[in-house]
Amino acid sequence: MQMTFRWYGADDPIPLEHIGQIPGVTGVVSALYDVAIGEPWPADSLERLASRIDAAGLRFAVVESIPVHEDIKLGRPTRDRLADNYCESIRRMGALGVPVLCYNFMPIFDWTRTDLAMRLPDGSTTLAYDDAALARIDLSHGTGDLPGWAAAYDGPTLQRLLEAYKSVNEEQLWEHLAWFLERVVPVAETAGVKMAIHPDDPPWPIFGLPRIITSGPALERFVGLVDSPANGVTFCTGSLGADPANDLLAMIRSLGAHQRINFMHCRNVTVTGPRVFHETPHPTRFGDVDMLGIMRALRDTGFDGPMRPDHGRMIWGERGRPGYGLYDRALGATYLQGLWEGITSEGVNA
Ligand code: DNO
Repeated sequence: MQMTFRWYGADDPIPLEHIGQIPGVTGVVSALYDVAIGEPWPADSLERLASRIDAAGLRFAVVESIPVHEDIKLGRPTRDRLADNYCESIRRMGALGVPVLCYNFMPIFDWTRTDLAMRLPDGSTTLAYDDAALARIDLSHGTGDLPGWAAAYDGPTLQRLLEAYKSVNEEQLWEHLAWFLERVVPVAETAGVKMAIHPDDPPWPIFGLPRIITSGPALERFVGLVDSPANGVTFCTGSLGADPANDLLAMIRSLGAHQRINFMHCRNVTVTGPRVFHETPHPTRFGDVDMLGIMRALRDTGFDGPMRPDHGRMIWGERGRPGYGLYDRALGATYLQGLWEGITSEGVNA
């Protein structure tokens, strides 16, 4: 297991040097944030990013993410060119020795919350989701009212996209995903890159859009679409853990048995009602995710890939990018390593 930490590049208020000071963190998870979706990533920008990370004594361990253009998810004719571009970006990251690529296949919206600063009893703030609150969000003027999505889409663009998805049901989305994987996975394999799809967060349809990477059976179906170690998953405990029907340990044991977990996102959540949850500190006893059990399942299946603490709360007066402050994620990183050290130490047979 390699402990990593997400860094948003030059605009991240957290300097790389601070990441390097978190005990045991050796890898950085990052991306290019100024390339238009669908364009190939320029080799020189990628090289600059990698050398900045190297200069801080860290390793560029994971690209998270190269976004998949909506036209690919919609199965539009432009997808051929877009998939070629995607392959080119994969080749370039492979050439630089970055071994893992995290991406997702969620229509229009990536991870979604309805409150980015829910106050917990200890005064910290956390990210929260409530399906009823989501239903009250008005998208007719674009993403302005959706927490964290301020200027992402204006009204007409968003309405056009939502309209286009009306003719894409879950099965069609699966077909479009299979089409994409058949093109990119062989390229990833040759480039020495392991792909790792991120589950849908939250793991159910939102705004009437199909979401398919939501459960154990879905992940099993996913890895069967293209049978290659380069076609794996980012196992995100917080995303999948938001649905109490998901048996996370069974899912890890099954995917891990076939070496299909290529990246771990570790985060805890508390589910307080049907499709209502909020994020909590990482340790097991604060939420519904059995983090110790997760580590044991990973150890038992021989997991040796990158792991990162996912979202943290805002604590100690920190202000920053929601979910991506320094302090609580750093505590998560050391906690996770503590668990790992405990269960992998000689003589401990947990
Ligand atoms: C949220 C992240 C996701 C993830 C993408 C991968 O905090 O885990 O935004 O990066 O879904 O494409």
